[in-house]
Amino acid sequence: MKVNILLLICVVSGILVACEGGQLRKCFYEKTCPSAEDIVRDVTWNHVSSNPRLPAKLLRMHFHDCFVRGCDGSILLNSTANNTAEKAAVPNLSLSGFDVIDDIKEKLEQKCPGVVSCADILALAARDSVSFQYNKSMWEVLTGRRDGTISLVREALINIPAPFFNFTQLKQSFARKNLTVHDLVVLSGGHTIGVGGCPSFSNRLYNFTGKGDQDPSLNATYAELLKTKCRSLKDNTTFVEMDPGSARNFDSSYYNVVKQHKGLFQSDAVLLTNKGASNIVAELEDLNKFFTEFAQSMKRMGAVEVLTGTSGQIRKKCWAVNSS
Ligand code: HEM
Ligand SMILES: *[C@@H]1O[C@H](CO)[C@@H](O)[C@H](O)[C@H]1NC(C)=O
Ligand SMILES: *[C@@H]1O[C@H](CO)[C@@H](O)[C@H](O)[C@H]1NC(C)=O
Ligand SMILES: *[C@@H]1O[C@H](CO)[C@@H](O)[C@H](O)[C@H]1NC(C)=O
Ligand SMILES: *[C@@H]1O[C@H](CO)[C@@H](O)[C@H](O)[C@H]1NC(C)=O
Ligand SMILES: *[C@@H]1O[C@H](CO)[C@@H](O)[C@H](O)[C@H]1NC(C)=O
Ligand SMILES: *[C@@H]1O[C@H](CO)[C@@H](O)[C@H](O)[C@H]1NC(C)=O
Ligand SMILES: *[C@@H]1O[C@H](CO)[C@@H](O)[C@H](O)[C@H]1NC(C)=O
Ligand SMILES: *[C@@H]1O[C@H](CO)[C@@H](O)[C@H](O)[C@H]1NC(C)=O
Ligand SMILES: CC(=O)N[C@H]1CO[C@H](CO)[C@@H](O)[C@@H]1O
Repeated sequence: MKVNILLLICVVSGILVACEGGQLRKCFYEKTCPSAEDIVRDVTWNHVSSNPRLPAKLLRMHFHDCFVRGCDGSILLNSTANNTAEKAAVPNLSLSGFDVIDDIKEKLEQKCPGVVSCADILALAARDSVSFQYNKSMWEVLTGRRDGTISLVREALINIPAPFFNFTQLKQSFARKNLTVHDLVVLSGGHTIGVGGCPSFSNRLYNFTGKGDQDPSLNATYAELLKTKCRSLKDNTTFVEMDPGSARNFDSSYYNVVKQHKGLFQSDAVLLTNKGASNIVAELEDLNKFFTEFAQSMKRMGAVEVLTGTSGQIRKKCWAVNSS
């Protein structure tokens, strides 16, 4: 019954919004695997219910996937004897996240073998994991992505923006993906959930310009608190919530954090250094505004350089390309 209702929604909305978002579309699997989106959601929600950190892991994984060779599931590929994969660039992107994708893929292969791409699974699972707390879909995910066959650690290092980037560098990094400053500010809101390790920001506490100094743009009161967590530049084991007190809550409080000069990374703080961007920060403190804008920017990010039609392949296992 659930599936039938979904199908009806797909047919009706499919007629209303034909071919939106380039070649990706709504309900790509409605004929080939009608329960695909239900399966992704059910398996994801099962995992999130016992692992509240998962939404942050999967959301970040999807972002990294899209920024390296487009959203083609290349982040999911394992290194081989001959090749060091993207994964290796972010060793702590989270094992639990990869396991969940593998679990979803296994269940989809049982139901409709060779149909649903790993790239789509990641895009859907990122959405569903974040949506769990609200018991509804927080943004629309168009589908029809196909899987890439190449994953290079070098490309990950070049394409993924660093937490030490200034505003100009962030803007350029997003522009290379055809994403705007507006997308940059909106998608940075992903930092409303999850944690960051000390090495990603402790230079701001102890050696900002190489003179043993502190980042003047960081709230001094907050810096003292952070120093009690990251005891020195050597601490590479401690993790800190990016949205303190609300790090498992997908809400707009990140923007309030940034406004109070408590953004954890330099890349968060510099959103205040540009007039246009800081205006957007102020606007997005409004929860409904944030939800609406986040949904739109995720749609744009989820369409970056996607493989569609007959490009790429549908992997049998998400961690390896198909052996021919
Ligand atoms: C604007 C450029 C961005 C930079 C420089 C950046 C940087 C980072 C860094 C350094 C971390 C912590 C990694 C660690 O220390 O372990 C992190 C975590 C995270 N990022 Fe970003 N990020 C950016 C954009 C995004 C976007 C667009 C999203 C998703 C929409 C996102 C979602 C996340 C999430 C959810 C986490 C927490 C992961 C966890 O808890 O394991 N980030 N980011
Ligand atoms: C693939 O890599 C993940 C970690 O990224 C690891 O847990 C898994 O065991 C690997 N799978 C295989 C089949 O080697
Ligand atoms: C690795 O490279 C060697 C030599 O270039 C080649 O014979 C082998 O097939 C490659 N293995 C894989 C898994 O690509
Ligand atoms: C979640 O939503 C579904 C249908 O939208 C509803 O049947 C269910 O009771 C809700 N669950 C909770 C825990 O609110
Ligand atoms: C941003 O960083 C780049 C590279 O380090 C540097 O060339 C540029 O001057 C910086 N821009 C600003 C506004 O600080
Ligand atoms: C950005 O847009 C241009 C023009 O439409 C297109 O040629 C290019 O491939 C796009 N780049 C990305 C990364 O999507
Ligand atoms: C701070 O940075 C400077 C310049 O990069 C470096 O020479 C110095 O060793 C650093 N201090 C510490 C405590 O790491
Ligand atoms: C932390 O640093 C130590 C010493 O520099 C190193 O041996 C260790 O592998 C690092 N641990 C992590 C999790 O990066
Ligand atoms: C710094 O943090 C304190 C305490 O958390 C807060 O009251 C204050 O408004 C913040 N300062 C700035 C400049 O935002
Ligand atoms: C190797 C490594 O850095 N592992 C860390 C990954 O992140 C978790 C918390 O999210 C830490 O507990 C691990 O130590």
